[in-house]
Amino acid sequence: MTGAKADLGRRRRLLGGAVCGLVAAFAGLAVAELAAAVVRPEAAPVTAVGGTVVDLTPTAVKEWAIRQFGTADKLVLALGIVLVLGAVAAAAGVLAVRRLPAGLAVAGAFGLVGALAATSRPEASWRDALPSLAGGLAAAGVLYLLVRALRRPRPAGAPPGGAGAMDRRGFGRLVAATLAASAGIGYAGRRLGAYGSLGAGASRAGLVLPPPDVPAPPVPPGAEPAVRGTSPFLTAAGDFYRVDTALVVPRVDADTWRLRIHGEGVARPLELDLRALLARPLVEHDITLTCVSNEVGGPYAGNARWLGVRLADLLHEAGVRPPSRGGPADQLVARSVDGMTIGTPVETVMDGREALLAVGMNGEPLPFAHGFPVRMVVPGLYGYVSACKWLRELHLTTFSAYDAYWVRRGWAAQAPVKTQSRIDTPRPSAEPLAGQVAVAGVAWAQHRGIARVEVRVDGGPWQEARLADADGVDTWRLWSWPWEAAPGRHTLQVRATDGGGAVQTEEVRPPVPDGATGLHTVAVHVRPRPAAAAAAAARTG
Ligand SMILES: Nc1nc2c(c(=O)[nH]1)N[C@H]1C(S)=C(S)[C@@H](COP(=O)(O)O)O[C@H]1N2
Ligand SMILES: [Mo]
Repeated sequence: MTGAKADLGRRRRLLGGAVCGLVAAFAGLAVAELAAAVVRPEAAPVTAVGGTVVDLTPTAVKEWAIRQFGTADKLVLALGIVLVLGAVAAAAGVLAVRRLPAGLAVAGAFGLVGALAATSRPEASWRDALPSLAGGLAAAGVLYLLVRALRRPRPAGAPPGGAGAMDRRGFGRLVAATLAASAGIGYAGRRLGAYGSLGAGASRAGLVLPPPDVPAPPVPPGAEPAVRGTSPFLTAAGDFYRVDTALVVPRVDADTWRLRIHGEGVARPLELDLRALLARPLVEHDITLTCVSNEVGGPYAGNARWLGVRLADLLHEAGVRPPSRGGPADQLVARSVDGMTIGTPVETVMDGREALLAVGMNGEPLPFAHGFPVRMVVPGLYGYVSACKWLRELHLTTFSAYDAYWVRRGWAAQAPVKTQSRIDTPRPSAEPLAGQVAVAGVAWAQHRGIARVEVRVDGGPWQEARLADADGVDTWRLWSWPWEAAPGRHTLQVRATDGGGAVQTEEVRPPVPDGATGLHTVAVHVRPRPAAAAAAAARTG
């Protein structure tokens, strides 16, 4: 045997084996996708493994991922899983060419990993194992067929080269056919998955929200931005930030949705469907929602007009008393259909503020991504301790007895929103022309309100910004400041004072464990005006 021939054999083994492995994995994922469409979308292997990775990831790494990738973090995670899967699949294929049983065992093991992940997800049943098991079996079957085809010896007496080429062509055809069939199966799975949630889609499309019994007053015109390029007062649902652990957005059917209220000190446990909830008095209220993982100056804040039932009314109806009136439970644990748990102080939701079980956002039923059909919203608390989406259970307990999801991962059990302010314009590294430059942004201190915003340039004296009209204490307040900008590099900073007179702290702290602090700082490069530059040049020249 010549060296060249041996190389060809080796190359064929490596390349052909890798192709076998990759195609088998693709086929396995496609079959699993179709099975998951029947069982439950969350049980698809990449989703289940991804969810497990999200839950096991240390807080520091998660923070890093959110900083690096923002809301694309989920896409990056799915890509990462597919890359790892692809690498292992290619290796398993190469192994299978040598020792077929070993390669098949890897395919089976992958099915098992997926099945384990899927059955250990919140709300999972044994049926959630089926998509991964079916996928593992399909991958093993395809691997077997492809490796056998790859190994098939040349017909005896065939001229070298010619027959080899025929062989390759046959293998190539088999690969192409398998890929096409898998793509078809995967596509059918996706379509069927969408069909499976048609009921949820129809229930949302058919939901007519009753008018509020207590409407919110119209937003004062003076609350809107005075400067272009700044956030509008109300954030459209499509522009509203989204932060959650769900790799597929739960699509809950409003017609079968139920809420259970039970636990310590609940004299009369309640179970409600949506009709019963909507039959209660509905309140409309503007509330700014903010995320604890928002960096100073970051985008995870949004302001909406929410429609919902007062949580305190429901709790009273269930016979719950706040701790200050002798109630035994100090924590309200909200549980979602996807197993998220969010703990909120009972005292806070019963202290008279508009803590809502929201069904509407800006005049529409909640979008699926924002918690359809019902979510919590509590003015003054970060989302992770108050704003449970896809709500299905309210459990009264104590903070000493139970740690909710994020608390187990190092975040504080109680987290009132910290006073924050943000410069929306000019943008970092902007190059405005010298002269009057509009500086503008938002400031928030939910449930305390914003009393004052100040801006300073290059660490100089604080200067009072103009506040837009306040809509209430539970929403952010827009502000603007006309700056006489001189050419050169400058640093802008902003700080807010809340309704109680407390000035936003300059102390720099990270988001963990209970919210970032520090001043939003924006560096810009002010360019001289062309005329002024020419005049200056003429003077010096
Ligand atoms: N079920 C569920 N609810 C959740 C979360 C989640 O991961 N799952 N994330 C919370 C967090 S951290 C925030 S900041 C808000 C964000 O709400 P939004 O995505 O509608 O903006 O939802 C909260 N409710
Ligand atoms: Mo959050």
